[in-house]
Amino acid sequence: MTSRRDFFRNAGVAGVALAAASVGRAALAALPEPVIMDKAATQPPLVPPSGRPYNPVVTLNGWTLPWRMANGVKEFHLVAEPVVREIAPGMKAHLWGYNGQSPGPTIEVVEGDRVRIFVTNRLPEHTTIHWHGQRIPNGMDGVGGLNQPQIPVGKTFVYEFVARRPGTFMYHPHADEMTQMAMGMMGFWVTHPKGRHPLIDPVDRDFCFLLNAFDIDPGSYTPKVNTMLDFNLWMWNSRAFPGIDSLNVRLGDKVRIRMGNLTMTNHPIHLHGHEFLVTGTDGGPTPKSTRWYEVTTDVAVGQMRQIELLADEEGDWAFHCHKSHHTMNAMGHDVPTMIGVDHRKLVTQITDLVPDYMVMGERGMADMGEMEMPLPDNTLPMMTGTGPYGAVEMGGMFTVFKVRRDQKPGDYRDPGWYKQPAGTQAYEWTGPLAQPARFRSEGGQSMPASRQGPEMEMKVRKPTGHSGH
Ligand SMILES: [Cu+2]
Repeated sequence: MTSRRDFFRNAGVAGVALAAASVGRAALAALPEPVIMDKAATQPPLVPPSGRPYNPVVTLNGWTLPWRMANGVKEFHLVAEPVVREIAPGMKAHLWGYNGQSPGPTIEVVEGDRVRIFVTNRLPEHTTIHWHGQRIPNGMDGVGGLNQPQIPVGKTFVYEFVARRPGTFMYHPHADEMTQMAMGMMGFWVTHPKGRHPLIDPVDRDFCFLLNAFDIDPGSYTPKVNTMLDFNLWMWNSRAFPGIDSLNVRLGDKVRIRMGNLTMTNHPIHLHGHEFLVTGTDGGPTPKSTRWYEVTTDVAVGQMRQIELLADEEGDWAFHCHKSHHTMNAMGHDVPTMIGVDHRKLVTQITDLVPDYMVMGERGMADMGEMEMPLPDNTLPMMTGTGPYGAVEMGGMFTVFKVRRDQKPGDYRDPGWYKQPAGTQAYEWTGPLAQPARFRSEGGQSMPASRQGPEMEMKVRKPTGHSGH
């Protein structure tokens, strides 16, 4: 039997290392020692050891930064530094982040807390931190050149303010922003309400993650930092499917999921099997009269959204961005649409000259999910992941929301695949097939063209099974 506290003690702290050895002890004598995370796995919630109590969040493939209490002030230490982040098994990226990972650790405080954050710059260039969305003194807002001088290489600056309003926030540099955010510098911030809040309901599980994107050429390790819109890796917390951990909950749990978007485009985030309410935005909790049920919510650039739902349907439910190219990993090249093109004869001729020649996508692109194609080192397949019934054919911003009857309260571990009760799964029809009834339109277009184009002859190839290659 492992309690949540024991689980944290055993699993959580194991991944945390004090990085005192790499920093001059004397120089940091007055600072909290920076805590460094060496794992990309989701860490158990950090139950607050001091200060006002709250129900902690779980950061997908992330962790919460421990703090030190100093005369009633919560003191944190962030270290901006180059990091190596595992994007998914089989691919690592050379990023910039905080305290060993990208994104940096989640910071959790309580409304009314006085917070002091030491920021040490171990990057090769200057930086700052902007506390996105918060009410703070102007000099703490972190826009380099506007609110403060940049933090030079090797120096430590101190930010101090009161977390005035509860909600979901982010942090990121406001210094050489395009480069530093393209390299992965960002983090999540949650300010819990002090006591009972009329618009913030208690929940059983509270998850958070950032939407982020990189442009990393297949076979390489470092993001291209001058990319404006054409990113090729779509991430949740610098992880791509199948590297994104599942969200594991107990049947009947009230669940909150917080998301912040630090990519350069919007993401319609879609949950299967349940309806949810948007209970919070950038500005804090939404008035109850403005909430309606949906299954997809768009998170625009620079926005935060929190959704809430009752997990009352058992199963493994897909949870993903609904832009279908955001649930794919990098393509090494442009691929023309080949659906319906019969190039069997052509292939026979070409393979006489090029033995390994292969045609992609004649029957759609699903074959890519199972294809064993040679990839450059350190490259994720475009569509991948294996579920209990075969290839999932996904990448990027995709994971699974797992609802289980026997998941223990406070246990966030992966319960494995859902076993569907007999008779509740789609199945193959083996009876006779009737001729389809074709609908014949009486009317046609409301404004038909006066001239008709020439009749074209099209041949439709219908798939007849997996043979024929
Ligand atoms: Cu998206």
